[in-house]
This record gives sequence, structure tokens and C-alpha cells, in this order.
Amino acid sequence: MGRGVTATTPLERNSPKRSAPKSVAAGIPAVISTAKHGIRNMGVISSIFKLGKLNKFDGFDCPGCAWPDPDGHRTFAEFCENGAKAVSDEATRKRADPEFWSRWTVSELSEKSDHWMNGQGRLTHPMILRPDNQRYVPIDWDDAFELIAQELSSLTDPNQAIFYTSGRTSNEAAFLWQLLARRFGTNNLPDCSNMCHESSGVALSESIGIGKGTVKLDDFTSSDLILVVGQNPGTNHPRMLTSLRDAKKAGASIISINPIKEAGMGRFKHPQNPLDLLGRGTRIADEHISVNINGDFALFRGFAKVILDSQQDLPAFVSEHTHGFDDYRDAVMGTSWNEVVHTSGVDREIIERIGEVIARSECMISCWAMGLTQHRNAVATIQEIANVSLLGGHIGRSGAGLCPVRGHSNVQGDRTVGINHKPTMSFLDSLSKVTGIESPIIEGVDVVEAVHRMRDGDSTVFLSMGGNFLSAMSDTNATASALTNCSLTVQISTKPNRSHLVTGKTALILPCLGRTELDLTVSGNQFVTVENSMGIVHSSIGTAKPASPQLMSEPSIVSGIGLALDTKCGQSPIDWTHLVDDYDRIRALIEQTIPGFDDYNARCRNEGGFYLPNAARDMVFNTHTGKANFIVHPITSIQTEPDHFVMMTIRSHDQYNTTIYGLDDRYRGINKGRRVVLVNELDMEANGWKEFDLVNITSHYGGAEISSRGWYVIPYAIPMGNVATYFPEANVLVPLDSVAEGSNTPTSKSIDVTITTN
Ligand SMILES: Nc1nc2c(c(=O)[nH]1)N[C@H]1C(S)=C(S)[C@@H](COP(=O)(O)OP(=O)(O)OC[C@H]3O[C@@H](n4cnc5c(=O)[nH]c(N)nc54)[C@H](O)[C@@H]3O)O[C@H]1N2
Ligand SMILES: Nc1nc2c(c(=O)[nH]1)N[C@H]1C(S)=C(S)[C@@H](COP(=O)(O)OP(=O)(O)OC[C@H]3O[C@@H](n4cnc5c(=O)[nH]c(N)nc54)[C@H](O)[C@@H]3O)O[C@H]1N2
Ligand SMILES: [Mo]
Repeated sequence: MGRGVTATTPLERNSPKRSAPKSVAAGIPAVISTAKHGIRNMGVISSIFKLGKLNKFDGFDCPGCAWPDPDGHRTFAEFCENGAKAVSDEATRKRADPEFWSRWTVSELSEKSDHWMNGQGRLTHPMILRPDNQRYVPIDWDDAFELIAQELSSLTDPNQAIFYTSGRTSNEAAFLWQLLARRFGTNNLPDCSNMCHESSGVALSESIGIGKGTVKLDDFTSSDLILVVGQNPGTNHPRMLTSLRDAKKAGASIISINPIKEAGMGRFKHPQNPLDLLGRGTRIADEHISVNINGDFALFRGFAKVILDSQQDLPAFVSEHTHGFDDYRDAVMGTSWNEVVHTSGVDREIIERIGEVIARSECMISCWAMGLTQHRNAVATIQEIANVSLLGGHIGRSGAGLCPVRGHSNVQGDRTVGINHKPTMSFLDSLSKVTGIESPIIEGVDVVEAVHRMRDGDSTVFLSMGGNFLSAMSDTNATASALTNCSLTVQISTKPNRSHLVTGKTALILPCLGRTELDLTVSGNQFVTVENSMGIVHSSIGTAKPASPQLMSEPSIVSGIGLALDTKCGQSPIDWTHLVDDYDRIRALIEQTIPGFDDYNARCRNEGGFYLPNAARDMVFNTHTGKANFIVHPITSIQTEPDHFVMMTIRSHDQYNTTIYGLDDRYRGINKGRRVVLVNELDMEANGWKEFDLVNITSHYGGAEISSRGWYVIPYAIPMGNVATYFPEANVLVPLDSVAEGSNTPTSKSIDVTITTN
């Protein structure tokens, strides 16, 4: 690798420790853990102040996840342990300043762990790594913008540039970012949702005519059955546990479908409710179904068999609002129980019992996250869940619906405002009309295609609005060779990460304000807007003093690049400075370009914001048939050789994607280490492995192999033949071309592996 930099994370010298997995989520330990993080990072006073502003109407949106806040009312502060960690991580007093960057070469830094890197604190100055240099040095903002414009203008084809986006970016910054890319002439706008909920978007657009979920938060308390499939809310969406608890109290049954029993689906104690903290907590899941990794399609097909068997007449919803029922019924009836049971790994008796519960449900909500989206057949699996929901008419009805639970706090909003490598013609036309630019019409690349293009030398400038592309992407070494092949890589970031080390010949770090910080322009402190998982757009305003006077806001960085580009490539019709002086002007452009944002500036100032239109919720299905579609696929799942394992890569409790807060996974009882592989005890016995044995893992795809050494074996209650590792460490093992059909999402949850000892 150029500059002697290692792309993958270093091995861990000491073996991890183990304690019993937890069955209760949140409660006192979570409060203590929150306090610890808050206090350690920013002091008691500022910690209380900051959390007081978190997710309040006049505060900032929690950067932790995209779970919505209650409509109309909020508790003292709607926050959770992991939201608090995200906030205090941004508010750290430590600084990765020019002195820090002068102390280390990038190659030395690449030997450090991600936990250590993040612990160095906030970035403070724009920095440059010049060709053949080993250390970053400071650069003036104007010089940085000039250099980017110079590189971009020297490209012979605009598609040689790539504009990546991570989902923490606000609507305003994201709109400007796509405007910059399209003004330059490319739709190369890959984003983190390509690795995340792309499969949900593709699947639901075909099934119900909108690539988003259909439920509102209130639906949870009027639902009688909630399925939580392939999701770990206790860690990744802790505030969802409050909604599940309330749903439970209002009479809903909750079923968890997951290869492992996650703590949050056991019992839950609300961290801000003193009575809850003293008691045993509320039991969340009534039933846990331990499905094989990637066995969900078969499981839901089994449910469909039971439902169809129990239905006397065709429900009115099916005849009035759907298309394709007869073909679907034939496919379901033609599926054998043997195939269902064998592929799902779930007993027929259980499928029949739960199938009956689903058949009887009047209003069912199905929630899912990465456990469904990151498989080869992810789109088909999500469409099968949609099929099962259509059978019972669980759409457009109070208490029912489809609920893909988004990850990054504004990943859904970024898409809505135009971060899309495959934009519709109507969006492009509208953008041209409103802004005066000539929108490019050639389809852009997603993350996987972007790696291919850079690796092949077809794209040579990579600009990143947030995120950590190197570590988040699959096939770390392939991604590294793509990035190092570039002439320029630019990272707009808040904290140091590995994408600052594995870079193009020239690399820039442009440090920006975080969501918690004051964003002052000539027109005063600006707020931004974000869209949560349920399609509510609302405001977020920072109040904290910026980590460094040198920081610029994301919109002003885009404007800086835009202005420099105008100087180099000829004037564009966009008045960048005017736009970023007052974000109302950016919102006015969004309103004119994108349907659903009427009175944007007024409505985003309302307490709680406003809902974007959602046709499917109103029983209008904008599909090619004009109805909700049953879509038929044959049952599939990952096939492996008998001595192979299927590996899923998951998040621990102490991380936010590639940002590692600590080395403990408290709920799963794994401490002081992350290079672990969770294995069923019977598989350990059969292979002669003992707890903490060091093993090597090799992934297999299309005849090629990738090996990674130094993983500690941990016995865990996971189906036989299945294993789990943490992301991003295990990303090196996810083959670049192993992707979901239809969405091209890396199959981070189904990797064919073998495990060996030295
Ligand atoms: N604290 C914290 N919060 C976060 C994040 C974070 O890293 N930390 N990340 C944010 C982001 S971007 C996202 S996308 C979300 C991610 O939220 P999740 O999707 O909950 O995250 P993962 O850890 O990837 O968990 C996937 C879950 O799916 C299960 N699973 C894996 N394979 C299968 C399968 O084949 N079938 C079924 N039924 N289950 C399966 C795993 O056991 C695990 O419980 O969280 C967001 N919130
Ligand atoms: N194997 C495997 N791989 C996965 C996944 C998996 O489950 N398994 N999950 C995938 C998923 S769901 C996702 S969403 C992606 C995540 O991919 P990304 O979104 O690219 O990665 P993050 O780790 O969230 O990005 C962290 C960095 O963002 C920067 N940052 C934080 N806050 C801000 C801000 O306010 N502004 C700016 N400009 N920068 C900021 C910081 O510098 C930090 O280092 O990873 C994917 N990769
Ligand atoms: Mo995500």
C-alpha cells in the first residue's frame, strides 16, 4: 500500500474477557455508562446542558439514530445511552490538531486501533497530505478549495469524480452537495445507504410504490402485533425500546426474529423512569424465533402458507388494492414444508403457531434493519415480508405497516433531497429548472461500482461528505487499492479515521462543525433540518461553542468548493455565498425542487416539524400496476459447503459504525476486545476449539479466497453453522462483488467462511 499504510485494523494482543450476556437492556447500568461517557468527555455541567438540548424542540437532533421522537410531546430529554455516547464523543475536549498530525506519520497511525484514532479528539484545522509526504500539514481553507477545483477541472470527464455522502449530513448540506456534483456534471453520488437500507428502498418501491416505511410512531400503540426482524434495537435504536414497551402496555404482542437473542428484546427498563429502574423492567418480546442467518425468506414463506390455509375468503384489501395475488398463492402453495423448515432452521410447529398469530392479527407492524438488507436475496426477502403484510391488509391501516428502521440520523433525508446515484428524470428536470444548472443524465455509481471505477483508474478524485469509506465499505483491501489509486481524496470530517490514512496521492482533511455546535453566519445562528425514519422533517440547532475557530459548516465547505470551481470552470448559475448566508434560502430551493416540501421554512419551525407525504400510507400505490404488488421469488438462501460457516458482521454496544467508543459489548458479555468470532458451542466441540482460541477466518466467493488472522473464539448462543464477527474489523473478509441482487448492497450478513487454527 502507498506510504506503507495498513488498511485493515491491527491484531489484538490480549484475549478478550467474557461475562454472562444480559437479558435486560438500559436501566441503571446504561445510566451509569451514559454518565461515564458524558463526564469523561466534557465535564458534568456541560454534559447535563448538552443532554438537556438533545432531541428537544429547541435543541439538536440526536446524531445517534433515525428513530423518531414522540409527536407533540417529549420527555425531559429524549435520549438514550448510545445517543449520549454519540453526543459526548463529538463534544470531547481532546483535539487532533496540527501538532498531533506532525507527531505521527500516516503509516504509524495506521498501526493504531480505530478506538485509539477516534480517541484523539476533534479535528481542528484543514490539513493536507502532499504527494510522497508521510505527514499531514495545515493548509488554508482557500488553498484547499483552490486545489480541489484545480483537480476537478483537470478531469476530462466529470464522471472521473465521485461525491460520497454519509447519512449524518443535514438536508441543507446534502442538497448543496448533490447540487455541486450535478453542477460539475456527474450523478456519481454513492452514499452509505448503498451499504445499508438500499435493499429496503428497492424492494418497497416495487411492492408498494415508495422506498420508505409506512408507519407513524403512534401506530405502535394501536398495533396488536409487532415483528422485529434482523434488528438489535437495544444497542442501535434504544429509544425504539420505549415505543415497544408502550406498545406492549397497550396490548401488542412482540416477536423477535434473529439468529441471536439480543438483550433489548428481553427485558427493558426505561433509563429515565425511576419506577422502571427499580423494578424488573418490562418484558419486550413474547417470543424469540432463532432463525438461521438468511433463513428469513423461508420463514415468511412458511407464515404465508399458514395464513393462506387459514383464510376462508379473500380479504377485501387483497382484491381491492393488490396485484399478483393468484401467482403468489400458487407459489406459496407450491412450496414444501420441508424446504421452509430446512432453510429457515425453524421447526414447523413454531412456524405454524406464529403463523396463526399473524393470521389472526388485525394490525401488524413489521420492523427490520441490517439483518435483512445485507444478503444476496435481501430484496426478495423484504418483498416476501411485504407479501405477508399484504395478505393481511397491514398497510394504510392504523397500527399496521412496514417499518424499515433507518440507521444514520439523516440517511433518509439525504435521499429525499437528491443524494441518489440513480435520480429520476423528473427530479433532474426540476433541479435544472429551479437552479439553472444543466443536470447530467448518465446514471451514477453506487459504492461498489465506485470502488471498481477507482481501482480501474476510471475515477481519480474522491470527495467524501462525512463518513469513513475505507472502513465502512466491504473488502477493505480492494477499497484501499481504489482510494490509493486516486490523485486526490478529500474527507469532510469531524474526527480522525482510517479514511484519512489510506488516501490518494494528495489528501485533504476538511474539518467541519458537528451537529451540537453553533453555526453562525452573517444572518445569525443557522439551524438545519433532518428527516427521521418515519418521514418527519424537523429542525436541529447547535448551541455549543465549536471545537475550533477554524471549523467551517458543511454547507459553507460545499460553497467554498463551488465558488472555487466557478472560478476555474466558468460561472455557474448558483449564488453559493448567498445560499449559505441564510439556510432558509437553501430550503426555499429544496421546496421548489422536490414535492412535499411546501411551506418548508414555515413548517420546519413548527414544534416537531412536519410529515412528508407518503402515498402508500394513504393507500395510493405509485407502482407500475397502480396497486400494491405481490412479488413472487423462489426461496433462496446462502449455500455453503458442509464444513463452512455463514458469517454475519454486526455492531457491538460500544461503537457507532466505524467509530469505536470502547472495547466492551456489555449486553453480549464480551469485554476488552473486538477481534472475536461468536461460535455455537457444539460447533466448537466438533472442531476442537476452546474459548479464546485464536483462529484464522477465510472467506470464499466465486473461487477466490480472502484470509484474516487473529480472531478469538467466543462460545455463543447462535445457530449451528452460523458465526458472528464485528464490523468494521471483519470487512476485510466481505468480497467486493458479493452483493445483493437488485440493490448491489454488500452481503455483510452472509459471508461464506472457513475457520482454521494455526
Ligand atoms: N449505538 C449505535 N447505534 C446505531 C449504529 C451503531 O453502530 N451504534 N449504527 C446505525 C446504523 S447506520 C444502522 S444501519 C443501524 C443498524 O442497526 P442494526 O441493523 O440493528 O445493526 P446490526 O448490528 O448490523 O444488527 C443486525 C441484527 O440483525 C441480526 N441478523 C443478522 N443476520 C440476520 C439474518 O439473516 N436474519 C435475521 N432475522 N437477523 C439477522 C443480528 O443478529 C443483529 O441483531 O443502527 C444505527 N444506530
Ligand atoms: N461489514 C459491515 N459493513 C458495514 C455495515 C455492516 O453492518 N457490516 N453497515 C453499513 C452501514 S449500515 C452503514 S450506514 C455504513 C456507514 O458508513 P459511513 O457513514 O461512511 O461511516 P461512519 O462510521 O458512520 O462515519 C464515521 C465518520 O463520520 C465523520 N463524522 C461524524 N459526524 C460528522 C458530521 O456531523 N459531519 C461530517 N462531515 N462528518 C462526520 C467522523 O469523522 C467519523 O469518523 O457502514 C456499512 N458497513
Ligand atoms: Mo446504516
